[in-house]
Amino acid sequence: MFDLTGKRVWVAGHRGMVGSALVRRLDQENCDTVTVAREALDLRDQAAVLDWMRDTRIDVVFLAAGKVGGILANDRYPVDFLLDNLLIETAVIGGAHAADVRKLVFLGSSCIYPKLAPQPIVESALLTGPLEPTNEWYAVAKIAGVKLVQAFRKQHGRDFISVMPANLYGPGDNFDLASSHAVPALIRKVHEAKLAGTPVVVWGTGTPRRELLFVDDCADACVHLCRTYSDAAPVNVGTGEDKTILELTMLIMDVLGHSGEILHDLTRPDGTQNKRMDVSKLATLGWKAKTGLREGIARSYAAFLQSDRRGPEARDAAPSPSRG
Ligand code: GFB
Repeated sequence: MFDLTGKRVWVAGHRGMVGSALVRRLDQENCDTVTVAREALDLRDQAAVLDWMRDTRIDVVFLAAGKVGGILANDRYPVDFLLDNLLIETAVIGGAHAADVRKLVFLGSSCIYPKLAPQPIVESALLTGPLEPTNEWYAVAKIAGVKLVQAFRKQHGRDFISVMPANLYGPGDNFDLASSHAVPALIRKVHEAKLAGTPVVVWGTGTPRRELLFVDDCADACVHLCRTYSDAAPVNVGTGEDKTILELTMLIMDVLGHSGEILHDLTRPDGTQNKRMDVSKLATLGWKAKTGLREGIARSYAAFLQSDRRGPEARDAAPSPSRG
């Protein structure tokens, strides 16, 4: 059992969706949660990160910072997804060792498993096959992060761990259609289609399946694993259930009260067909997701309505939908 009481806990990436959920979750703990503004500390700057960690006397790190985005952004900005993530991991994980941090939790992702990993995906499937091309840059960087965690455990006996979240969604999500993931994009598209009385345009065939985890559940699991887990192998964090993108679209339409037409933009990629994870290890460790998909979507929609990111933004390209 790792005790968080009285510890100085740094959430790296606190302005992001996962980081802000971690800050909310850590408010319930008797610890001192620390954040630092992006303008004050560039997490890609190894020397600056180490100085800051030493000066701030950090005990625990949740590494939720990183360049993230949906299927299109991943494909379009390979340098950002590879280089920024590698630099951040090197600075923060390396810095955590040099600053003698007691515990570090690194967030990987289900998308770093091989494209054709047998379902449900077990943790040992990592590095057993080729990656999904639309996100290989991000995946290579995140795999390096998992290996860095393992290397510091092996060579220096550090209590660093990795968790592998499923596709995350929730308050604080990115609703920009050119860079977002499927859930926020579809919430926005359905909302706008309902207002305009136009069809909902779904990218790709709608057949890929995704396992979706509400971000506050992910934060809760990270805190649980920080306390209870210490091993080199990563731990899958998800619900163990998945849905097709078309089923997800229909559920979002139902939650938002819209029953219009659905079109498919087949010029857009499907990406990985299946990536449902085996969450039995997490269950054995005593944790289970609490927020159902319908409830999670309703809470995300409420957050979307309150956000300032819902005005029409420049679309990246004109879709050429086909009927579906
Ligand atoms: O969530 P998403 O962008 O990323 O897309 P991935 C999931 C699926 O939803 C794909 C479809 O099959 C998309 O074609 N989709 C349908 C849409 N309509 C839309 C839409 O309007 N926007 C988006 N974005 N998708 C990401 C990785 O893969 O998973 C990242 O690229 C990251 O690196 C993340 O790891 C968890 O699930 O395919």
